[in-house]
Amino acid sequence: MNVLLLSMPDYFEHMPPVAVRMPNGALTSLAGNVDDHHRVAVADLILSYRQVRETINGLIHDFDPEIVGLSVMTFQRQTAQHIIDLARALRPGVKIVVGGYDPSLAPDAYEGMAVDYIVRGEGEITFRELLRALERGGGWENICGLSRREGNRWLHSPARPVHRLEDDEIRPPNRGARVLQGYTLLGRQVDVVETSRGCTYDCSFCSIIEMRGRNFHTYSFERVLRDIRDARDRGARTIFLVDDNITLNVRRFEQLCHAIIEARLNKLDYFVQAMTSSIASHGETLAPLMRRAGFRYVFLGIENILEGDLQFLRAAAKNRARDNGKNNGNATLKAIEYLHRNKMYVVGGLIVGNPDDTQQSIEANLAFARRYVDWPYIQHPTPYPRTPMTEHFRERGLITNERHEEYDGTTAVVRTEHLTAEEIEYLRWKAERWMKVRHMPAAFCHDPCFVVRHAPEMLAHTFRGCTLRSVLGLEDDRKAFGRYKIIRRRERAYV
Ligand code: B12
Ligand code: SF4
Repeated sequence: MNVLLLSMPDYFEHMPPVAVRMPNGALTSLAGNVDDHHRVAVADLILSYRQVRETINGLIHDFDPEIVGLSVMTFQRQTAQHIIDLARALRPGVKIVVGGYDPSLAPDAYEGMAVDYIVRGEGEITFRELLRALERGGGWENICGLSRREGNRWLHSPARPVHRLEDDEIRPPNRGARVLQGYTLLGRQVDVVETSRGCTYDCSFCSIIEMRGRNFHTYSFERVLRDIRDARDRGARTIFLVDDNITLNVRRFEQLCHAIIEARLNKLDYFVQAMTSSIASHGETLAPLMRRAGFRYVFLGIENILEGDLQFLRAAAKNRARDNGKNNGNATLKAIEYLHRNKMYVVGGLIVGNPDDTQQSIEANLAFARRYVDWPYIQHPTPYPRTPMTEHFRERGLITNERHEEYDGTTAVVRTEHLTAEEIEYLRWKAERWMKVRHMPAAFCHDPCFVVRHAPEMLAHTFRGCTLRSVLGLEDDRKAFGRYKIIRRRERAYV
């Protein structure tokens, strides 16, 4: 069968496509796990976000798919709907399958769309079995993790238990299935690699627990190194390790760094997401080792610098420094210091606009980011389907915006007890632009040609809505913010 797999073109504020166009790891993993006789094409639509309609027209015409699969996050739901309608109009008989975080956690939202199947949770085996059932013309009822349309109703099979990655049930990704080019992270070709799945924490804003429960499974190092080599041989110079929480098992992470060094794969740049507590507690040995292994950017889940907010986010435990098992205060500063001492850059993940936040508490976080982080990744709490946080905001009547296409993390869609959503977003927007400019020299030293060529476009993106007058302080910033909001709204019309 011909299978076309698509990831959505929608991007958010901190990942402007001029600088960041990342592949979707789910689709190549699905492509690697279908039976060999299928012909699979993977198209990451971020690579053609300005010509989505033309690209889909071309792909459907040239590839003639019998199955179209879409990977969707919540803020991409509306775009997914448009792409589903387009695919259906171009090939009325095509079977359409959706999967990923949004269809898994809000399947009802897709039941009204022109969709035939919803794959809930991990997709590799479910999708393989679905294709087999389609070829056989039956047997759907035994496929766990599948919802399917039958006449006017939807039937949902039981959830699929999470995969143990240790037993090699999941085969390696198939990057050869990609049909579009142009992946980049600041000018270097980027690829994504998984070494583990899952997390045993339960932060209230994170979708992972509802998606797969609290567990942690790991691929063998042999497989991980093979996967990194495959990405490198296809041209990648930066590897994003997309693990949910690679620092959950610090000993394993250290061994992985050693394995990367021994395999001489440490000439690549690595980007990883980490917990502050693990870096703070083990930084003395872990941070120099990470540097030797090639780690360059570390996304730190700081979440918030104030204890009350950390409690609300259920993120206090993962931000606690521990020495010999003893609680030793907040881990954030210590973690940042270890990373900086070892010449790594900190991407600071902060969440501002929590229910009891005031202007002062938000500004305290912004001031912290200004002082300590290299690239701000500041977001607003966003009520994604079925997270504990969503329930909390709903109970307190603080959700002000139900337009899911705006649930991109940097659009404030909830208010606090003291501030409007608009005010919260304005405070972040105003501060963050200048923090981003400060990272330009470091990016220039690493990739001068890219920065010289693209600096005007990157600055234009960061400062969209601003004029010379507003930058010089001759015009109220709120006017520029108003223009930015209009531009951002327009950007969301991808199809
Ligand atoms: C790595 C990652 C990123 C990376 C890379 C994204 C990329 N291009 O791959 C970066 C940092 C860029 C990123 C950014 C964002 N992310 Co992100 N990200 C993740 C993370 C950590 C892992 C995702 C991953 O690659 N997993 C590995 C793959 C193999 O697993 P998977 O995606 O789950 O896919 C499996 C199934 O879902 C299913 N499946 C998926 N698609 C499909 C399609 C079909 C047809 C089928 C059958 C099955 C299927 O099968 C797959 C294999 O088992 C998750 C989870 C987490 N713990 O935080 C968040 C997560 C996906 N991100 C999220 C969000 C919100 C974002 C942002 C909007 C804001 C933010 N928080 O940073 C931006 C938007 C990005 C953009 N497009 O501009 C949310 C999504 C919530 C939701 N309900 O939509 C998550 C769940 C985090 C959270 N807050 O809870 N992200
Ligand atoms: S530590 Fe990270 S992956 Fe784990 S629940 Fe919290 S935010 Fe999610």
